[in-house]
Amino acid sequence: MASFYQQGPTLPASLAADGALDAYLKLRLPERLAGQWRGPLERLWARSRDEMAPLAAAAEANPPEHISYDPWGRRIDLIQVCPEWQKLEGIASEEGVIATAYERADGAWSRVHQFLRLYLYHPNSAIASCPMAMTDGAARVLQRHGDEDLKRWVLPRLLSRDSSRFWTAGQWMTERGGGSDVSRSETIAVPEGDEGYRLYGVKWFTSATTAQVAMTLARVEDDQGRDEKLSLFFVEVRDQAGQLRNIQVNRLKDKLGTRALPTAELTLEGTPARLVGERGRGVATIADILNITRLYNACCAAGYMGQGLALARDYAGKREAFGKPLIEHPLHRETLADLTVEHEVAFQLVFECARLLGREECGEASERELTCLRLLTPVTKLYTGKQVVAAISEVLEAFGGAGYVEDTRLPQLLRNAQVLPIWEGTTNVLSLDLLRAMQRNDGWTQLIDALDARLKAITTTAFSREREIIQAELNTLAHWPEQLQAVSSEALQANARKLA
Ligand code: MFK
Ligand code: FAD
Repeated sequence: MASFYQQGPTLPASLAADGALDAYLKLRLPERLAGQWRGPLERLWARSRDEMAPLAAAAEANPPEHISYDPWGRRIDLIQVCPEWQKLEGIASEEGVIATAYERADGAWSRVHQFLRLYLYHPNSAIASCPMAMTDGAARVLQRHGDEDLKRWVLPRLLSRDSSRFWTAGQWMTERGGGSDVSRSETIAVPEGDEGYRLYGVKWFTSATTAQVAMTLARVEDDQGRDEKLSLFFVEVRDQAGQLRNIQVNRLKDKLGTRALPTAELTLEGTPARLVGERGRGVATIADILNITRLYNACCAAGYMGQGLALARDYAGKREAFGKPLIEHPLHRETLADLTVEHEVAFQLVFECARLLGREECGEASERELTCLRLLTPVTKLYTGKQVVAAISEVLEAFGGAGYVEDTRLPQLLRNAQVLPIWEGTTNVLSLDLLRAMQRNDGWTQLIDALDARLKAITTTAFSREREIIQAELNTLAHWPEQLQAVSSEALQANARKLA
């Protein structure tokens, strides 16, 4: 009679098992901060593993439901999410997954601290990290462009550490006509009274539709006609009684992954809204949100890679084949080493961006750092978005057939990872964003200067391979400015991914 049963993987007891994170705390952070943060981060690691992981499993198993009508035929458009999902949102608030960045207890480094908390929160959040990204983006845009009333009334809710007061924000950009090209949006904003507007249109993808507020784009249409350019609007989604404010939920999307996250199609039927920022500058204003949410995306990609790697490593010590544990097979070790490198790269990119973002927000960044942040943000999002899908696919393979079986919960990781290269700007769209930003910010010269400086800083032979790589990059890059002049814009666009 068969008696063998395989032991499943478990997550490590301490964050010290995450090589990239541990090394970052030891080597990259000022010693004082590493000392202060390690204990609280260790507690969040434990909370994520022991408390959040079972909540996330329950939330993934009980996806949201759209209840269109009450028993008596009234349209109610209730989006019912399970209590575990609500609890996961509450934990984000209690753990300061957003607030840490705005409280600025450690000045510019507070952004890094906040991203470290997000990195630990995300993998066991059933993608409740998505509303956190949009909430952080909304907080930033309101802080920069909101009127005093919105700052007083809404901002403290978005930054609250009290889960009973905490609000989340949605980001409704995508319409049927275009998600990448938002200029194809059809929603209009009709002025009402002195300051208000009413919105009419269809929003095609709205995630975390349970959010209390949302930021959205529309064209103002008044007596003079319809604006050519989009403007940004703030919407309070429900009234005091909890009813949607002239919003119809058409349906919830049936998605490959992110199943715990409600993503709806909405019709706005005269929804009250307030203009945020300058009229006709909606895309430029919402870019403040995009640049935050894109870094959240990258951080969550790094978080998934870290968790996938930890599970695969643990399993490699428990699973035997051909007479010894997988970890003792040189080729399997090599596979895990490749994953470790990819994870490390993602981690370093994300946390360099977080460091620069913190400096920008505190007004401490140099011109060069600002350019670097502008260029690295799309690159980091697109690179980690692609790599996480490949990495998690490799993780599943490291479990053999078990990686393909639902109740190991591994397939869900791959399904969820697949959204990361798509939303918040696809790989192509971000490559083009980078190209435009390079052209605008004299990025070529800055990049060449930065690589040149690094080359000069390499003084030991231990880094001779890095020297070779940088030299090769410099040789290639040296031709790009000429190409900018000589090559057609079509050819430049066609090569934008390679550049990125
Ligand atoms: C768990 C993970 C966490 C993440 C959760 C996320 C939840 C998912 C939610 C979503 O998916 S929300 C929808 C996300 N949608 C996108 O990301 C849209 C992708 N498309 C683009 O990014 C296009 O490039 C863009 C819409 C911006 C192009 O629109 P336009 O109208 O052709 O804009 P244009 O002319 O390129 O730029 C207009 C202005 O914005 C310019 O400024 P000026 O008017 O001053 O010249 C640009 O410089 C500025 N701009 C555009 N992108 C910018 C930017 N500024 C700074 N940073 C940027 N990234
Ligand atoms: P398209 O823009 O039609 O793109 C199709 C393809 O064309 C892509 O591969 C793209 O890279 C390529 N392409 C487009 N333009 C170019 C170009 N100029 N050059 C080269 N290639 C190009 N949106 C929101 O606003 N709010 C949300 O909350 C939200 N939640 C989402 C949740 C999920 C689960 C998903 C999957 C999407 C969500 N989105 C949301 C929408 C998402 O942001 C868009 O799907 C995405 O931006 C792409 O837009 P699109 O679907 O219209 O694709």
